[in-house]
Amino acid sequence: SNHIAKMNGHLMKNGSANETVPKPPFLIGVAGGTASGKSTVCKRIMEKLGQDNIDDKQRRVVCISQDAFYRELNEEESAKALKGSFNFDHPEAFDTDLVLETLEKIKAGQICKIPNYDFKTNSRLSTTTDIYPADVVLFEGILMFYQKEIRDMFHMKLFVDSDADTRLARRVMRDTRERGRNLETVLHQYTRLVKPAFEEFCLPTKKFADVIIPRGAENTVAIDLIVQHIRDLLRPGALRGDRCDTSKRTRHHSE
Ligand code: UZR
Ligand code: MG
Repeated sequence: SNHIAKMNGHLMKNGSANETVPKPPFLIGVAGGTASGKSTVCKRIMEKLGQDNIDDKQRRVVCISQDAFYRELNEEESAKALKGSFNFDHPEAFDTDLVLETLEKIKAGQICKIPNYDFKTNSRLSTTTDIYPADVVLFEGILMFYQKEIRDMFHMKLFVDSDADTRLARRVMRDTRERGRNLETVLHQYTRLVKPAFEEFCLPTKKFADVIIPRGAENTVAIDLIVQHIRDLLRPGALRGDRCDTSKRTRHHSE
């Protein structure tokens, strides 16, 4: 039963009975091209761990998307965005400081607030989402491994690798169905901005991945292997030695 129960509001007993220290979570970065299946891979991982349909405060595994961290645009940029000529696939489109700040807070075991981003208006909503401390945090996005400072915070890095034609097909379906765009705009934006930015900024970060997942979410073997690894980490006691002693973990991960 204590297998899945969250340990003491995320506090771990340290030696003496009264003393508790926050347990740093295991951070997993998930990168890959647009519509490669990053969100779906994360969703499958959550489902297989039985963490998809539970209360936010109780969950031991949480997933955050880099989409929430698009920065606020000025007037000129907003006008460009409306015409489909603002480059949302460029590292500068993101609020990198906020991503770092959020990761630091998560690492410190603090509750943090992340923006709610609206793809239809290309802007932040006035509301925010609370992220509660968890044992495992998945953070997915096209450029999750671009900045060294952010990349180095992850204990495990996954790259979802799907063929470009598959990604374009999915992207067209998603943008026309869910984001209210027309085919011509989507294709124009893809060839002019999305594809070149993928090749310049995203693809070169594949080499930083610990695990590359070909075919994305349909790769159940890869997902099962990752899930089994996370299960091992979630086992009571499994992380104590490992997570408190970072030198040990470094050794473990470089093996
Ligand atoms: P994923 N994006 C939008 O289409 N509109 C926005 O307001 C913000 C982002 C797109 C972005 C990128 N590019 O390709 C994609 N464009 O979202 C990243 N154009 O999301 O990883 O789920 O494909
Ligand atoms: Mg996504």
